[in-house]
Amino acid sequence: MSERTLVLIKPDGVQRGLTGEILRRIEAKGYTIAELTMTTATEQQLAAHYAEHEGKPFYRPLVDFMLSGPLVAAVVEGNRVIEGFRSLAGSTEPTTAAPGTIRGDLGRDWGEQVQKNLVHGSDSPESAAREIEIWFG
Ligand code: DAT
Ligand code: MG
Repeated sequence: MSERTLVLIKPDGVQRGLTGEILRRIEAKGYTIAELTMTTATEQQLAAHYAEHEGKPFYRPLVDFMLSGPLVAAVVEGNRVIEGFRSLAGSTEPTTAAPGTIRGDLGRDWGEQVQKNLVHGSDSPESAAREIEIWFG
């Protein structure tokens, strides 16, 4: 049974020229890129995408960061890809994300109110279905 997840290469990843490197890691792992687009997020998309974080201190900085430039959205497919992409991405804070992961190898803390950590990956099948709808309709 194949599974689908929503991956975002956040504006920091695009701005730093890491789109190819991040997609390379996804493909090298053996997952399939089923959909791929570059877009600039809207407030409405981000309010839906990050609804679980509304009211947290980093919410507005997070939304402003996600609005700061183009991002790449992808639907990635494969058996256990939700768990597998989160493993490739590494933990939320780039400072402590394990070396070998996208965030651990390519990210750092820039001393800002939001952690700029290069990628988003859905955290459950329910989130994946909801988020794919937000970004791909
Ligand atoms: P993840 O992206 O690892 O699923 P999350 O869903 O908890 O993490 O948070 C969404 C994004 O918000 C995360 O990628 C970076 C930012 N963020 C989370 N916690 C933060 C914090 N304590 N301080 C600053 N930014 C944070
Ligand atoms: Mg999350």
